[in-house]
Amino acid sequence: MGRLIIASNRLPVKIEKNGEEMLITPSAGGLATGLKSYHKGSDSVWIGWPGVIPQNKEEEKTVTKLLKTEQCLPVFLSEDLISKYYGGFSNATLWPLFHYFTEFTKFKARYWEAYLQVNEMFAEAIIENAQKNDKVWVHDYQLLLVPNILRQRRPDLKIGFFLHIPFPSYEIIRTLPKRQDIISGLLGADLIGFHTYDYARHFISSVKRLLGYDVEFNQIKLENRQVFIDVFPMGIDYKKFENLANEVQSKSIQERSKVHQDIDRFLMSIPDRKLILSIDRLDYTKGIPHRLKSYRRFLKTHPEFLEKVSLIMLTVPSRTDVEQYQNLKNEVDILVGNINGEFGTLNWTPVIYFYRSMPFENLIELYSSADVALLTPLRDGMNLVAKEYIAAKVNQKGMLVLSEMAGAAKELGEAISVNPNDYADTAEAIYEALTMPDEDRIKRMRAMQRRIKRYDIHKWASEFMKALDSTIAKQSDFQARKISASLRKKILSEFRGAKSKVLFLDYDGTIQRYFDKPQAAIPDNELYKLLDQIVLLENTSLVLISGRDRHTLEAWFGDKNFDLIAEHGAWVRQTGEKWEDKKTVDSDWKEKIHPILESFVDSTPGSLIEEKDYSLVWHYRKADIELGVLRALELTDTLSNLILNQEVEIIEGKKLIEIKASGINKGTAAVDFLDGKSADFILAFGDGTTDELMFKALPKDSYAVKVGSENSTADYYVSNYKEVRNFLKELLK
Ligand code: GDG
Repeated sequence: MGRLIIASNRLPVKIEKNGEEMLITPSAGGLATGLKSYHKGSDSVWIGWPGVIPQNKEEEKTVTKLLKTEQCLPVFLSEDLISKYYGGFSNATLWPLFHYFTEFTKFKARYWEAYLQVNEMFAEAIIENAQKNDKVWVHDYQLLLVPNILRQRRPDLKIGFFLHIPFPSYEIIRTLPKRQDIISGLLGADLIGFHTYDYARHFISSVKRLLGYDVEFNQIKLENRQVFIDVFPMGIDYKKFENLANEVQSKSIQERSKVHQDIDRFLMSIPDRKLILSIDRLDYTKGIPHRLKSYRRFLKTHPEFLEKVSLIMLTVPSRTDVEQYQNLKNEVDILVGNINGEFGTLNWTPVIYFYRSMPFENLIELYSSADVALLTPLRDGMNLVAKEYIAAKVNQKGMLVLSEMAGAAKELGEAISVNPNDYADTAEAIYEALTMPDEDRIKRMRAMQRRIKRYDIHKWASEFMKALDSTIAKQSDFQARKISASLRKKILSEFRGAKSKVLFLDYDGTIQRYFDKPQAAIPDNELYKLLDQIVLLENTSLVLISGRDRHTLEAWFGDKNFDLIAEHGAWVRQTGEKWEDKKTVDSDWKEKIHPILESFVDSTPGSLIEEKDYSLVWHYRKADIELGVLRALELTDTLSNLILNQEVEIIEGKKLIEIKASGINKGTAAVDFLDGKSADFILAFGDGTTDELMFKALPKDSYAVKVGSENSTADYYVSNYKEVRNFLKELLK
């Protein structure tokens, strides 16, 4: 099965320097606890920055040795790299941009260079430690390029990636100068996970628009493999929070911590006193000023709560060397001062503000005592604090007011949801949370507890790993194999030795590239020359088998000495003879379908209709990619009902929908052609879904070759039309 290598910017432990001594302490984050079960007790490794800059080789050795006891491996970064890769590209470019703070986003070439360099260093460290077929799980926005670096150098590895922050819409990501590199970097993975469907959707849309790949459901189809996209909403170590909350609540007053005693005293000093809690890193994405303004509004509009409620706001210092964070700190300090100055009394502080972190136990005490958790991020990948509050609220007498911009809002539908930009609405939500009848809040809390208990952090990690395993299984299911040098030799030698040979060639995408307009795909001189030469080979029949109409094939190849099959087999022209109509059904249905296609052309700029004798085609290659896909679905839906009683079928091709008389296809056409001939060598090239019917219908010992994708019933594939042409040239030698 292979081992697991985890890579993230920070490790689950950190090293601190205390004078001459190096200390190792565990990191408390959800990621560390969640992955522990995979990490510990196996021979897996976790690779990351240890949080310290060793001054010499000796110190590096000490750090490495300490980390080894925790199955961790360090990537050492210089101060300069940390400032440009971490402070720069990660936190001054990607973090603000991915959270929609375009005005804070800095693009600097030197940040990007450092980011590239550090991603290379991480990939290198992974490669050095990876055995054949190991699994690698890369985490978060600091390492977006690692998957593709690994893919290039170690294609044997199974690569998973999880993004912990939002993936923004295409309109945002397109402003990033290195957008293509970022997306390609991620596409090195086999599986990419996001917290919510929206982020996954945004990612897929950017892939389509920036790199033009086709997407089917949650699979991105690259030239030679697929990347799977899925949603894994990260959970918390539920039991740990629940158990600890039960523990702290069952302690006697004397046994309780100083913080807990202070909370008790606060709550008991006035009957029916209430506590609102918020916890977050001091980050502009967390909407802290918005929260304070809404709280001020609440105190103004509900004066009956003056002296009865306080907001405990725990803000943990974060990225303190970045200008925006310093400005935010000043803004929050002023707002807290203003509110306390305006409303406070000798006995009451409306906002109890901490600018520091607290020990885990105190966190639990705050969670389990608070009547309301007020979390108002402007954007947040998930927001684990919301889930932790729910888990720790063991008596269920609490309510969560949660921003709809947090990923967690998707799972916590029973919380009171707010738009943090709407202060009046948030103020009312605070009021509603404080005054909600117990019966109601208990019911809602229980529902949320059940849900996040089920999908906890262990489940999250195991679901991701399970999906990675099945992704890999699906990848290897593809039947088509790349034509290797030795296979090519074998095919060529069989070709030379055969007595009667047939070559089936599809046209568009197989021996000619795609053009925006189908009429533009005129054969070039190189192609004409190549086909003319093939025809001269002894005992060789060349058949051009296309979905194109016969007039086009006639115009392009009318004077040629090879066979033509048009409209998927509805028309056949043998060398030197006239076109033969193979289908005699009427085409009345076209009159009904044509106006529908016209309305789709009108509502989908860039799309167009192609009319053939036995089919109508709606092409959307030139339309907006996503609109095209959407309209194609609508069109298929509309047509399915209409054609029920007609001898007509709908075929989805590459960026086209074709409606054609049923019963004719490239499979039956190829079989008809071979009928009565004693071909002992058959080679077929095709790139589309309609060619699959031909691949399936050909005799078993034929060589069927798919162009452009491994995903095929054909046994073999080549990457593009140029490779087909090169292959054909070799037949001539
Ligand atoms: C990123 C994404 C996504 C906070 N203060 C203290 C403390 N904490 C702990 C909390 C919680 C964690 O820090 C914060 O996690 P969040 O999820 O709320 O937010 P980010 O740090 O921004 O995390 C976020 C997450 O990644 C996971 O994918 O949910 O959207 O931005 O666990 O308990 N812990 C202690 N003392 C504190 O003072 N001990």
